[in-house]
Amino acid sequence: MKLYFLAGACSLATHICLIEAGIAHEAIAVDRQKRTADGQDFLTISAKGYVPALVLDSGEVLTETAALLPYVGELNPGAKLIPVPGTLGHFRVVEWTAYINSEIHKSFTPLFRPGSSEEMKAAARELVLRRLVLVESTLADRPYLTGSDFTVADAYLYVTLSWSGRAGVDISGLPRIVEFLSRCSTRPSVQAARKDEGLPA
Ligand SMILES: N[C@@H](CCC(=O)N[C@@H](CS)C(=O)NCC(=O)O)C(=O)O
Repeated sequence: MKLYFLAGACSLATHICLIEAGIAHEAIAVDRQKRTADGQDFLTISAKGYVPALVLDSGEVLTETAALLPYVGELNPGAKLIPVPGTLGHFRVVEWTAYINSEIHKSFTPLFRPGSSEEMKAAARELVLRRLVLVESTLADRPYLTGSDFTVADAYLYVTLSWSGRAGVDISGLPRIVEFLSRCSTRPSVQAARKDEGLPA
């Protein structure tokens, strides 16, 4: 399958999970002008125009991080990226993925938008930190969001936290989150995906 990505963007979560799950894939960069590294107009692949987009071996195109992450996780149950469908454990991972998608990822958006005023950015930083309080308390008794297994939700949380420095969100007052970030950074899948995307280690 083919993953279309923007270096370091939310698509990095799907990229990490493809590697964790051992799924054969080709990762293809998309630039800000919506040209792909292999010379296509990205809008002809996904009319939504944003990453991630996953082109399956059947040619079907799947988009939306909240769909791609469980999809990739379920491709290889042995990788334990998401518990078996139909179980409460499965929906816990879906619950966290939805929270990160709508409450954390999207709270960062004004921090990367060129037209955002300083007031909008300050409000966004405050909101991100408020949303992270729940994450900090959850990590009090476990290394990852739902326990001892690194799941697709952890990959997504890692990616959003990796934006904090560039976005000016000071996470130093959240020690378990700081530890989580460095724990994830040492995972071979995270290091490999970052390298593939041309990001610093
Ligand atoms: N609803 C989508 C949003 C994806 C999204 O925000 N993608 C951003 C990167 S994190 C993007 O492609 N931005 C470039 C653009 O919109 O032109 C999802 O959750 O996957």
